[in-house]
Amino acid sequence: MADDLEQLLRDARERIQGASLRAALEEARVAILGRNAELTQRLRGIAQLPADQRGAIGKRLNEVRLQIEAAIAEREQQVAARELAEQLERDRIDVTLPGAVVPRGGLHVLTQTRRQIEDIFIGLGYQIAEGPEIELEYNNFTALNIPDGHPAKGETDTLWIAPGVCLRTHTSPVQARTLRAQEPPIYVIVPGRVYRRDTPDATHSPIFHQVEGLVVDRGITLADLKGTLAYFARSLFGADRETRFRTSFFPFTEPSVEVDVSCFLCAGDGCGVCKQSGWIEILGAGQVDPNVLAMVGLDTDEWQGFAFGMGIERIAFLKHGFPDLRLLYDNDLRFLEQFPA
Ligand code: 2NM
Repeated sequence: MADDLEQLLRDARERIQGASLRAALEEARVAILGRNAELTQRLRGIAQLPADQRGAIGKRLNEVRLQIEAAIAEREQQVAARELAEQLERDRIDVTLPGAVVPRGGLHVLTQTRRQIEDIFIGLGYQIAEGPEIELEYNNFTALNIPDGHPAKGETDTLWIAPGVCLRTHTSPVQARTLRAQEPPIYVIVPGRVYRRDTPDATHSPIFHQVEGLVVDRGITLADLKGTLAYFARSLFGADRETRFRTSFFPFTEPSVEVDVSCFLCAGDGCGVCKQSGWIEILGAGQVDPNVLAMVGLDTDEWQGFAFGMGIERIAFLKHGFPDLRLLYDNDLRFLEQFPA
């Protein structure tokens, strides 16, 4: 009987040691300690033993049960530790492997161009001003000395929203607002989207972008305008560019000029971009008409100004030499990826 039990304990230990997976160990536990296990039967049979054997045999049976439970618990820890180690080995990652390349977005070539223009003027101490794209007729035209009969106001150029309300045809209404809101000296540039009733083609879009500028200060002359815009053209198109001013007309400036930069492709020899002239028109400008300043109550003996305006699409178009404005709005990555930034 006693030897029997010792053999049972040895067998149980051997089986427990032999279980190398958690599932196998659980099977062993059921076989050794479960409801139908020999040890369980024997423990149940204690009550039926003769009274003089009951104490000693019962004590030994319980010791064996406790020893088996301890062996299972110990083996459980070993198996769990080994399974964890194996799993860690399986799941090992090489943190020195190069990662998957995430494609990086970039700024649209129009945004790049706008920022380049802005940065040049910010470097000269100008502030950026912005305003609404839906404007009062008054701000878009009247405050800028554009009379009622002016062709730009007609059905052909302006998109009207309601009587007296239109989509701004230039960013100049922001200059009109700035003149009312701020005391001079004023040094601002105004980037933004503008609208014209145009049929899209390679060089026209009903929505395009401008940067305009306005300076109002004491003792401003056309020489300040020339120096500022010559500096601007060289900053944007290259240090050895020449600039040329041709007389022109705008309702809000007097005198008015159109500014050409010497062709940065052929350096003046003549090519397709400058149409064999050696010069490329980049912007319009002039001294602010005293009428515009007087309308906001400024003393035109004390304050003078200059203003200028350019199309961002046109600048980008010239700088990069692409064939069709509409490429800027198609969001075709084959085009946009050629201007990484
Ligand atoms: C241009 C050309 C010349 C201009 C004038 C003004 C204001 F508000 F001062 F009258 N704003 N913008 C201006 C002058 C714009 O764009 C080709």
